[in-house]
Amino acid sequence: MITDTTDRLYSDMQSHHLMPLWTLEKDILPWSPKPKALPWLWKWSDLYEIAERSGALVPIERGGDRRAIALANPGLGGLPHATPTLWAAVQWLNGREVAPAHRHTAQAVRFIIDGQGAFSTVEGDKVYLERGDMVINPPWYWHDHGSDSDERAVWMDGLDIPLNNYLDASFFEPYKGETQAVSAVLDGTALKYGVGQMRPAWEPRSAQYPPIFAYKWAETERALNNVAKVGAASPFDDVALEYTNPHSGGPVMDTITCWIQMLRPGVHTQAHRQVNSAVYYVFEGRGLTVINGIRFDWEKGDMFVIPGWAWHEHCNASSEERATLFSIQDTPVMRALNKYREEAYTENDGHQSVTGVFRPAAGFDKV
Ligand code: 1HN
Repeated sequence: MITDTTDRLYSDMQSHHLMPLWTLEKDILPWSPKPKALPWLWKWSDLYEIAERSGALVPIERGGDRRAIALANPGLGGLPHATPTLWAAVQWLNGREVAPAHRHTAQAVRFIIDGQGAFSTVEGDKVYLERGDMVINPPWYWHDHGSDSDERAVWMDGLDIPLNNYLDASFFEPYKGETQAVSAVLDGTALKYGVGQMRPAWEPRSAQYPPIFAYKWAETERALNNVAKVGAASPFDDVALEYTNPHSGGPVMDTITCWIQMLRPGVHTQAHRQVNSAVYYVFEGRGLTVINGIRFDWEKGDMFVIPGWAWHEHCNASSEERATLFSIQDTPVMRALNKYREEAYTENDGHQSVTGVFRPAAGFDKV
């Protein structure tokens, strides 16, 4: 008579492609999130130099269509992913160049870093890109970029590519020509919908995606200054504003929300953590963010990742100048799926003790 053994049971499970929960429990149902993404920072001097060299060496060709250089989080196994859900990149466009039209189901936003005379055309609406503008790209909308000047343009791309591919939901289609015909008045959607509290009365609401493609820096800055004038601020993020769809009040994309936040001079926020992950771009100023006890010093142009469920607090290092941070976050996904949670750090007046300092490109030093 053959008596069964657990060894034989497990080897039979393996050969039948079955796995028992009781040996996996800790990995399958951790008691709190265990993100693989690492907190990380990329220096602007490195990003710029590498993007500039790419501009000199690598043409934009059909297929790739974009000269975008992705932030590859070292915790995510060599993938071009900044976080498990977010793609973030620096995109470089030479003067007089065209990045051809295409559309995809990946949802996208751009935040303009520098340049003059470059434009994006989204569904026939052409908008010139100025520093600090935020441009959105809802799924399956045609879009191309180009430059009408000799000057290069550089911006940050944020897309939901990792999530889109995880869900096996990616579709992509090249346009039949290089650029779309421009069908609207220049900056048409910004002019028509840019004063968010007023809506053309003869049109229906555009609830799922914002009717406006470009959020101009002048308006963003006005909102920051106005809120700061009131003295209203979050203890965790200081004067933090979410870009919204003016017709719904919701985030600009179903999968990505965008924030602009002003850390007023001398501000040091309290720490908290949230289930969502985020990628930050330092628009102005210098300061530091402590993430899970590691100090990340940043200055204008740097980009950094705050993984999900990581304690973080921000500090403006200047007592005179504001620091301004742009970020993309996957919060809408967490909320839509009822997975959002946040927690305040209550010890030590809300401040973490610093146990390490991040060294760009190298990793962490203990202190
Ligand atoms: C894309 O279409 C853009 O339109 C940027 O600027 C980055 C990364 C992967 C796939 C498509 C853009 C992208 C992208």
